[in-house]
Amino acid sequence: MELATLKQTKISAELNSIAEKVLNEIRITEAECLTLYNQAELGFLGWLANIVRGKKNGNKVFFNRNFHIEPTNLCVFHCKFCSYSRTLKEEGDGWFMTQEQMLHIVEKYKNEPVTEVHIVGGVHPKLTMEWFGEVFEKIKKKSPNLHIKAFTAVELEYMFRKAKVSYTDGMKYLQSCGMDSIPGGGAEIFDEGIRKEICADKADASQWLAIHKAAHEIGMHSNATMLYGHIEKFEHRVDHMNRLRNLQDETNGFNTFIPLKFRKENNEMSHVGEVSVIEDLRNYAISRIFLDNFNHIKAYWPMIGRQTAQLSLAFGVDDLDGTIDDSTKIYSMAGAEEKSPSLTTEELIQMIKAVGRTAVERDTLYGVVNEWN
Ligand code: V47
Ligand code: SF4
Repeated sequence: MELATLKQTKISAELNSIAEKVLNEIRITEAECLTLYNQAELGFLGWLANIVRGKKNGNKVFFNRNFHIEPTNLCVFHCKFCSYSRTLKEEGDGWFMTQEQMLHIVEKYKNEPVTEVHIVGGVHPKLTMEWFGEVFEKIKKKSPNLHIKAFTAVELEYMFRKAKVSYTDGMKYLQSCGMDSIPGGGAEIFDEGIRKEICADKADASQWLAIHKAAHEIGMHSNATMLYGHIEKFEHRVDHMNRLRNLQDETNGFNTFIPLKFRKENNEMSHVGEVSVIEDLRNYAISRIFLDNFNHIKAYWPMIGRQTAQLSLAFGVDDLDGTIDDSTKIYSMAGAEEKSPSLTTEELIQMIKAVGRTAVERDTLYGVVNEWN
């Protein structure tokens, strides 16, 4: 047998045995996940991830109706990939909202059928735990049924440190003020070496994980992200997802995993470039295959664009986030596909139906609000 044929046989034997495990619902190892990244081509990954997705979520594709509040883009940290933040000394396009301004946004949506507000922004020393506690109480007074999903673990770590409270006490306090869950940001890539290169000064991996654990332990749910396609290697992605899979085994508190593609405009890492759409789809598929204890994989459409988001539905994704209504700036400033990210519910439903799936409007915790076959 020729060497090339031999090699091919070996590769397909490895991939075959991974596929067999996945089809029999046996967890794959970190080494097998790395094999998928290194060797598996798009068609194979799509086929396998689609089976896993179908078993977990049937024909359903989820979305929710939400709006964003970004209280400030002034930030004490200096992540090199961030196009959005400004230092505390910078003015110009920096902003800082008052409580009244935040409540004004909530007021605007009071009679709209939205179920969630997503609050996230820069880390500003004036925005303390108590200040936000007050805002949450006021939001709940206005809109008692609005789910408040707020703060990355990075913002929380800073607030709790300043307030000198433990993660558990801090989470309990914010929960008592009306906060309902935590979004997935700030995770980036957990590997300590890569973190040192791209976001050296903010909460590290163990702090990020400990905050999510503390939240899960008091009954709150959260999401998890992974910023990929920059200087990390495949093994760092595997390590990142493995740490999440381990915590999920302990707490079962994560709702969904959201891979975030690094976008290169207007930041200190522009020279790194961006990965291809094929790599995006491979990454969605591999995360779907590896994270067997996560029910949902979300494609954040403002970041990758509507068409790639639609394609991702054939590569393991079952959630397209929300209608958003042009209220976030994080991505448009980083060169995302969607400059004014807004989709009507009708458009989102059409996008889902066009690929033969059932559109399901969900609340934050995946309770079904409405369904379109
Ligand atoms: O942590 C910043 C990322 C995150 C860039 O939980 C960038 O439902 C790509 O986590 N290129 C914050 N990404 C946003 C976030 C999020 C978004 C949507 C839904 C949810 C959810 C969470 O944005 C940051 C960072 O990883 N980010 N700059 C950039 N240039
Ligand atoms: Fe600040 Fe978040 Fe930007 Fe980092 S990613 S600089 S923590 S706003």
